[in-house]
Formats: sequence, C-alpha cells, structure tokens
Amino acid sequence: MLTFPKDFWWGAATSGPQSEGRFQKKHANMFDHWYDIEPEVFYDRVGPDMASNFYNSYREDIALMKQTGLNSLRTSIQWTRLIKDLETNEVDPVGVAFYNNVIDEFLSQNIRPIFNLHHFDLPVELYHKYGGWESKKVVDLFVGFAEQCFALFGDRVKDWVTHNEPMVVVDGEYLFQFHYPKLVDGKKAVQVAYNLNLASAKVMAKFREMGQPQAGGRIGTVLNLTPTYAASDAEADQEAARIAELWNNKMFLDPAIKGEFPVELLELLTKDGVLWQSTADELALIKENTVDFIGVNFYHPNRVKTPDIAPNSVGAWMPDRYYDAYQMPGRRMNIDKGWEIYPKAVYDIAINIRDNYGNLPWFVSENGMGVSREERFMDEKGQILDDYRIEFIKEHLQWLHKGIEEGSNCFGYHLWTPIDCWSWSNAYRNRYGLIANDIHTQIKTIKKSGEWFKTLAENNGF
Ligand code: BGP
Repeated sequence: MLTFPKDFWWGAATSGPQSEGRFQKKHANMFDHWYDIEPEVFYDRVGPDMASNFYNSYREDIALMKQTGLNSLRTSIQWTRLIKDLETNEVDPVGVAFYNNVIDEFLSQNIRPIFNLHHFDLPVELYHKYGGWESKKVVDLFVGFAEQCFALFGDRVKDWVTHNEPMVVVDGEYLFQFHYPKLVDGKKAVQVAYNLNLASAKVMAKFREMGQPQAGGRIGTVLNLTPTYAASDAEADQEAARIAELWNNKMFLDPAIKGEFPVELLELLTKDGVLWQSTADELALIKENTVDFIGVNFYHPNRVKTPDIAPNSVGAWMPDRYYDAYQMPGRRMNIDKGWEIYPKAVYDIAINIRDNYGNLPWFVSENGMGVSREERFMDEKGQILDDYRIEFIKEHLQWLHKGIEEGSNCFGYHLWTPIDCWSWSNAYRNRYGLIANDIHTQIKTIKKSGEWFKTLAENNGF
C-alpha cells in the first residue's frame, strides 16, 4: 500500500472555456473567435459553444465529481465572462452570480476550489486592439481583472493560480501555429514570454497588496514542466537539451520561483538579438513577487537531439534552431494521442523541485491519458471500463510517491479532467475524464476510473 501525505489533494482540473460553454458570455476569447472564423480547423467542427454545459449543469456536475471522491478541483474564471467592460474592468453581474454559485456549490460539497485566471482565453478584442500579450497595457488590464476576482471571491477561494501553461501561448500563438493567430515570430514570442511572466508577478503583487495572504490565501502558477531528456551523452545532444530546458521550462520556472530569468537564457537571447524589452522596475517587481506554490502539468517527456541544420543557418529566429525532437526507438506510446508515456518523469520533476528550487510546495496540477473513441470500452450497462487509465494513474503515482518519500514537498495530484471536456482545436477527440460525457445528449456517466479514484481518495493511497 502506498500512502500519501495527510490532507493530500486528490482532485482534477478543468477550465472555464473547456467546460462552461459560451452561454451569456459578454465577450469572445481567442478560441471563440477562431472557431467563429475557421470552424473547419476544429475536430469534427465542434466548437466551444456548449463545451460540457457546465454553465447550466454545474450543480449536477459537481455532485458527480463528489461521487468520484475529489476533494479539490481546479477550474478557471473566464475574463470574457466576468468582465463587462474590458477597459475599466467593470464586472458583469450575471457572470459574478455564476461564479458565486459555482464556488458555493463546491464548498457545500466539501470540494476545495482552486481558481485559475488565464487558460489560453484572452479576450480577442484585446488582441485586435493591443496585440494581446505582446502589450504591457494588456498585462495591466489582466491585473485589473485579477483584482476583481480577488475582491469578489477571495473570501471563499483560498488557492489561486495566475496562468495555466503560459508556454503554450508562446508556442501555439507565436511559433508553431497551433493556436490563433498562428503567427511565426520568434521576436514577438520572446516578448510575450516575458510579458506573461510579468503579468504573473504583477497579479501576485496585487494579491498581496490586497491582504489576501492574511485572510489565508495562497497564489501560484501552473506550468507544463515537461522534462527534457537528451538523445545521448554526446556533448552536442547534451547542449541541445540544455537549451531546450532553458527555453521550455526555466524561462517560466526560474522567474516564478527564484524571481530571476536564467543568465544563460538572457545571454543566448541577447547574442541572437531577440531579447525582450524590460525595465528595472519590472525586474524588481518580478524579483519580489514569487509564487507560494507551483502546479506542474505533466503528460509526456521532451526528448531532444542536436539539430540536423548547421548553426549558421539563415532565417528568422526560432528557438528550435538549437534542438530537434528526438523520436526514441522503442519508446512507449499512447498511440491515440501520439504522446510518449514515461511515468518516471514525475519523479525527476519532484527531485528537480526539491534540489534546484528550494523544495517549494508543489502539486501535480494535470496528468492524464487522452483516449479516442472510448465507447469502444463501454460495457452493456453503458459504463466505460477504462482500466488503461487506472494503470496510467497508478504508474505515475508510484513515481510520485517515491519522490515524496525522498523528501519532495508535493501536496496533491490532480487528474486532467473530471468530466470529458472540450479541448481546443482537438475538441472532443481525446477523452480524459473520470466521467464520460455524451456530447449529443450531455448525459454524464462515471467511468470505472471514477469509481477507482473514489477509493484512492478515501484510502489516501492504493
Ligand atoms: C493541456 C491543457 C488542457 C487540455 C490538455 C489535453 O496541455 O492544459 O487545457 O486541453 O492539455 O490536451 P489535448 O486535448 O490536446 O489532448
């Protein structure tokens, strides 16, 4: 039996845009807009309009979550729902009422709500008007939105998160074209990375200025800390891994925890002539405002090798001129999703935080297994028998447990996701939930993994 620390968070994570649906929203976010102009990009042309209908069924949904044993749940407040006037940050009463009801419902079911402020869902108007995260004006508007959230909900919500996977905004919107506006612009990508870090620090400063910690509040951020593994011990592969790690992980992890960007990254961006615009005041604010805890989303490792192209190749700046993805022969795959399964990485993350980041309190904020056409595994009673998901969770928990035994300060494990939800341009292709959602009827049914998770939470281990 593997027993986890006392008061361990056994939970799950979702987000506003992926669960609520667009009902009664005041504004469109980047994805709403993208779907409006290019629906064909989305798997089966399914957009965010309905998502998993949480806006209408939050009571029933939260009751189902309770039945899967969750003691904590992360979702996000949609900027595009809470705020009526994006310039003045005047709130929309309908949005306020909705989030109040949701919070109260979580609390009445004894589920701890963890609220995130940004999950790829910038209001698209702020992109069209100001260039979105390229602009420091938008950083300040985001702080104003956060301030409203703390003032309205900080009496009941005690755990806050500034961003979910900010690196995905950088990669998806500015480099690799998997999020609208699908730009390929390394220089802008670098500025956006900086501005997202600045936004996180400014929001934390506001949180503290408002006295939230005195009222028992904590604030952190959620990063997709995909560890980098070099293809070999050869110096060139090691060098590729060093730079990939700097760009993909340390660019957010270091300022979040240490309040400073890694010197090696600054040197590299300076040498390449793409370093961001920053001021001494901003850097001082980042230095002073570090996280209370960190959430780590982990799905798959990042294996890299030295790039095939020569170092003096010509063209626009992209970080991946320094490394290529390495397809390791014999790797174990979740073939449906196309991601490698490598549970030991959770242990490596635990030890990295323990040894290199002051053993800060952290939790696994997302981990999970996306599977397509899960109806394949349905029994005659209509329940999905997802033993593969149970095994996947167990394997990751075994490694997490080892990390904790060796002193890593991990306080929880959140699965992605409680109820099958809408996943951006993949829409409903990959299902991750403990609870299945028939998107045609919105009928929700607990999977075998949901029952198993309840026992896991009750026993505080397995
Ligand atoms: C994470 C995101 C989630 C979720 C998940 C599943 O990176 O934080 O929002 O979408 O990935 O992704 P996919 O649907 O691509 O399998």
